[in-house]
Amino acid sequence: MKPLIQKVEALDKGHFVRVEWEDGSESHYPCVWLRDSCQCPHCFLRSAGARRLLFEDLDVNIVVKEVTLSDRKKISITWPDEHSSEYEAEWLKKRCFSEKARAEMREDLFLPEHQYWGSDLQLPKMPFEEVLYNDESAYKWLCTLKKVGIMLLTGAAARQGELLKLGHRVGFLRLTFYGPTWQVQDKADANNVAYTTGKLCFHTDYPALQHPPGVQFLHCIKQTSAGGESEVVDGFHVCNKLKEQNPQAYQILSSTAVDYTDVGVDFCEFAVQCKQRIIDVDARGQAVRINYNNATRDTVFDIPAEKVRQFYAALKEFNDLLNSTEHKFTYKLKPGDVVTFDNWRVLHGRQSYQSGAEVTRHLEGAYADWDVVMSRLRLLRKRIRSRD
Ligand code: OGA
Ligand code: NM2
Ligand code: ZN
Ligand code: ZN
Repeated sequence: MKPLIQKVEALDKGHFVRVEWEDGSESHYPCVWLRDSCQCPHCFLRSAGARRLLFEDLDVNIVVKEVTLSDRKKISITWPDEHSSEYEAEWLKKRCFSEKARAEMREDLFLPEHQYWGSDLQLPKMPFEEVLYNDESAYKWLCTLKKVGIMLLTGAAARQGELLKLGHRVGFLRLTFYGPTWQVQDKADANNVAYTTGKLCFHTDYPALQHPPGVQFLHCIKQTSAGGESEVVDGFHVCNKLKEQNPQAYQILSSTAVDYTDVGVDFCEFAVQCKQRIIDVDARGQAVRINYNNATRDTVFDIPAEKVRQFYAALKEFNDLLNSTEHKFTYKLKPGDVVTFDNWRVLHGRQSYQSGAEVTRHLEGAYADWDVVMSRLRLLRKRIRSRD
């Protein structure tokens, strides 16, 4: 199982170290990286898993003086200043610079694989309690949340406070101006369109924040009999379709900075302003975050007047694609249901419902950050793997 080294040598005038593995494969390590990654107590603080070496003390043109293999299990390097470093075979293997090894490490750390869906979504479900008390279930929940973008947890109590338990399970919730958790119900003088009985067209929450919440939880406490259905759509899947169907519209939405605004009082007073591209893309042009809430899109629009109509045309195309029956999935939350979803990927909406003298529909909502959720996922995976 553990990798063994057959041979080690310096290459390229000491700028590279070549490791030959027992199976005949090889890895090349740049010496500047090896020196920078020295694991000795002088260069690395084990208790923090962090580098102590200062960048100003790193010679970026460093070469090895000598490299030796001990026991096929580790290599030792002596540097020109007589500092010495040791690197274990297993540690080196994981950090191999080959395309394949880096892709594997990337997958392991970030789980970037997406499973796209449309109206055919088989909404993944799991009992709420299982996620709270069973590690395998919690791990499955978070993997599905990352891969599919949505999971329904069933059987929570139909009262406030259940999301705090979910927050504890992942680590902590994301506090915003709407409070640690927030109540979605018809309110007098609503400070947000979500707090009315009106229809909400497809949106992601809180694009008015510089770093919109990555994950959203909506817990149904009370559901109205007529209306109030939920809708979801896979934003990344729709982005791929838009790119295919209308590259120019995609280009406009992924490059135009749109102004968002949110002003009011809730947890405390707020006056939030932000610029966001509706489709955030990575270096390869792949969508990585949707920032779209038509309600909080500002009337201030900081682009040249001549470009405005083209922008609206592009947004109309995107909005139409989101709403196509081929792409959207409709369901209705029942009391005790908690829908959890990727707020950077999945756009959500709801049908309007009748207002009344008393509250006929009540959801409690909360946010978490992807950093916190992915951290929990990695810890659960480690714990589960160490058991078997
Ligand atoms: C929201 C929201 C959905 C619903 O509060 O942002 O999207 O079903 N609510 O009320
Ligand atoms: N709520 C539900 O972007 C938004 O304003 C989404 C946020 C009020 C916390 C709604
Ligand atoms: Zn060192
Ligand atoms: Zn919302």
